[in-house]
Amino acid sequence: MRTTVGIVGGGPAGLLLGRLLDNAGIDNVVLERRDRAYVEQRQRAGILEQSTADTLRAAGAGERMDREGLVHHGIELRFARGSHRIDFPALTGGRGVLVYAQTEVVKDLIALRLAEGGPLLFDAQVDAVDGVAGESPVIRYRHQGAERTLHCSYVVGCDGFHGVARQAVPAEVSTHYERAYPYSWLGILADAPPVYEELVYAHSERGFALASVRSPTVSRLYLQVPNGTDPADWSDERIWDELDARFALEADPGWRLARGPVRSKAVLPMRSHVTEPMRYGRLFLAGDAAHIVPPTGAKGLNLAAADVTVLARALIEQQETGSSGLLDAYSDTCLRRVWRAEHFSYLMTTTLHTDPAHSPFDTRLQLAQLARFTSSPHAAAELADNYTGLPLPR
Ligand code: FAS
Ligand code: PHB
Repeated sequence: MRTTVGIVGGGPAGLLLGRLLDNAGIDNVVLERRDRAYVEQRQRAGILEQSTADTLRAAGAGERMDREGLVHHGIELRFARGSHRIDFPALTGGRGVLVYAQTEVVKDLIALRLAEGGPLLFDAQVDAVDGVAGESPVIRYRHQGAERTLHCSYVVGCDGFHGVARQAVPAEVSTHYERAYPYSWLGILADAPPVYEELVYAHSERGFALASVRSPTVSRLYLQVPNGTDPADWSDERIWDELDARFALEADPGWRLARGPVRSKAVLPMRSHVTEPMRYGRLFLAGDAAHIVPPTGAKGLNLAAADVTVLARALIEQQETGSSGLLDAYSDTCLRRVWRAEHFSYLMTTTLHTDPAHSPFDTRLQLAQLARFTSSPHAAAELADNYTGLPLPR
């Protein structure tokens, strides 16, 4: 089989890139190793930045998002048993965020792809990407019991942190920057109505907690836990009790979450990772294949969307004009935004989580930073600007 752009991975990055190229009339094939049901139910991100929502709308993939997504105009920070709201529009000249789960974005993009787009192959395990330093790279994959080859003009690795595309870059070319954090998140999905209007991020002496939303009847909640935690050690009751303890307020001692059956629970390690450059020859890396952020800043999915928006623009320029200017600038263009998001995610994570290696002095520094965020319009604006998402590169 032959195509102009071979896309490894059918997560949000690969699917959105495929949609953008379809709309531009550039033929492409998406190869996804898992089946459709698995990809559509995989619980991950929940927050879309304005620019991500705009890209999905412009790509014709925003109809259900606009119907079912929840516009949020702020977040609540809780620390020292107090509550403080960060007012996004007031601090950013009108920007907010959209609460619309990654699972729903993926479902919408898959439905569009299958209805009117190019080939999307599920259960297609890519084993190698070869020839990326030349003019005709190939993707070697297994599908329906046979070894197959996809001949491409360009290959885009959208295959996540554990993907194979990145391995096609010679070790001496790549630089990997990483940081592992000494804690993880226990994430749950519960049939329990959120009793909070906006997301609540809590710093407490017992550890971090986050209350997010999936719908008026479904809560998405996270608890900081030690690395290596087994979710089976956390009963529903233990989870609810610990969440209530971490969200406790001095001014409202009766504040409690509404409880309900926990539908799913999983432990997610906290890590940061960046691979530079995000391009080698005719191979481009996008999304988690190139970078990972701890989810405290709600950046992962949005960075993936930004990468493929920039890359689609560059591929369209090349196909229409023959110029490779934007393609040549792709890695530097994306990395400027990636490192800004890495820093913001690091700041939110280290300010809000209790670190086992912390001294009381370190905890006081965290509380001073949180007090600064919630008492200074300058500091609050910096948080709101990063959280709602910086404008896409032109
Ligand atoms: P993805 O990992 O989503 O997709 C990569 C795709 O490539 C997968 O479908 C995979 O099956 C496929 N693939 C891999 N190897 C392949 C191969 N060899 N052949 C074919 N296909 C292959 N971000 C937030 O903002 N908030 C969150 O709360 C949050 N929670 C997360 C929880 C978890 C458990 C994880 C892992 C990540 C979380 N993230 C969160 C980050 C997440 O949303 C990512 O940023 C987002 O999924 C990035 O999308 P992709 O780059 O498409 O990568
Ligand atoms: C989520 O809704 O899953 C979510 C929201 C904000 C975050 C992380 C996860 O920072």
